[in-house]
Amino acid sequence: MQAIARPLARAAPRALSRAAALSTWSAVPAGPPDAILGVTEAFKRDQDPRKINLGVGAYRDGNGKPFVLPSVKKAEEIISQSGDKEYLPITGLPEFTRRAALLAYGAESAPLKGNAVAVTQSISGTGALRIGGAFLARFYPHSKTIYLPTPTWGNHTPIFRDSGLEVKGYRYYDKKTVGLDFEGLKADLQSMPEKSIVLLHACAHNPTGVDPTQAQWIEISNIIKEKSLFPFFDMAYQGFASGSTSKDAFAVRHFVSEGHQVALCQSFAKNMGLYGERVGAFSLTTADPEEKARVESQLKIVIRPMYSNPPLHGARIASTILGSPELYSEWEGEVKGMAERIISMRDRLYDNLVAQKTPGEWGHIKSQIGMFSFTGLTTPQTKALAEKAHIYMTADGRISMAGLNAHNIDYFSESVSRAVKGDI
Ligand code: KET
Repeated sequence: MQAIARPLARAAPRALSRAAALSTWSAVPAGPPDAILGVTEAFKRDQDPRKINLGVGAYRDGNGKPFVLPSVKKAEEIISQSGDKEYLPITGLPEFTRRAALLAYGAESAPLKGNAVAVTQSISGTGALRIGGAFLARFYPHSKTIYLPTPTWGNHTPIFRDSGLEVKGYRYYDKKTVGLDFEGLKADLQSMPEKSIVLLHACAHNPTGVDPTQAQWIEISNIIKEKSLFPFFDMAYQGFASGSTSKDAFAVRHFVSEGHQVALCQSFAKNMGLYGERVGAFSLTTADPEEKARVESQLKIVIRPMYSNPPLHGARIASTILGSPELYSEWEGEVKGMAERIISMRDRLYDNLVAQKTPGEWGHIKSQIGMFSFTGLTTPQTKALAEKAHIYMTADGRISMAGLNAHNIDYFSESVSRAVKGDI
């Protein structure tokens, strides 16, 4: 709230406000800053040398710097030798979408083998969700309601609302156990109206870092089948959970192998570090090639008035990596390296908090999966950490583990410990 309200409150000289009163936009209320990206804005304003940004989920290397993957640099060199700047087709670069679908569904996937996956390039994961929301709002015949896990990524609700769907929640996270509320989750799936749409985080659940086990995924798939619910996967972190892109695709591949028709959103922001390139994909498994062609024709009609066609560069990078056996295996190693650095930070943070006799149980720091840790810090504690220790995180106590490194982990742990003890 402060970020936008403060400058407006200060800028109130009379002449300006009279002009403002005459303006067409005088009744536009100031909105709150974004719950995640607003944290970066606050961080940037802070001049303290000790400041740490653990807000947005963006990988940082061991020195706290943005990381351009070596495989990406090599792909860019290859791309620079050739290629024009023509418009892409509405559904994007065909070799990219083919390879992206293969990465997600796997070579053994029946719909892929049968040429029955409708797929389009998207403006990263967010764009994929938006296209998917709009397509389902227009064509899903059974329901206009999507159920999201509680809690979920903060942007899910506005994305699906703006797409024309009604948004409801299902139980997911148990504050008491700091783990999955599996009984609550199953009960809520059971009590949903048949054929409702259910959003599932395919891996590395954001913000909790809590994923179902493989056995639990199998049970979830069974209930979804019994109730004829429609599974809509958001896979923004393939590779970031376990370090292996195929392990992290377990849920999606299991559902597809069980005969579910699925919707799937992919992002290459995290696993290729292509945040600003905005490259992702949206796909739907369909019955056969004829149906796939019909669905793709309508995806084009959804996309064309939104942004006409997607950007080229990121798709070329991802496609070059996915299409080259050498770059592909180099990239797999890099994904594993990023995941491992995050895990090593989990271990250090846990050890430090315990060594500093921080009140509470901190085992979840190590057991949680993916880019984030849902620390359990309260909103007042996060506020104190920002104001007194220059440490920025989202108000729900989520930290991006990737923002921690050997240089700042001790200062961070001490500050958290003090915040929990109430002496900050
Ligand atoms: N889904 C989930 C679950 C998700 O966490 C993100 C990004 C996205 C989709 C979309 O990412 P994209 O960059 O559009 O491919 N989450 C991080 C960044 C953000 O909020 O935009 C975050 O939670 O910090």
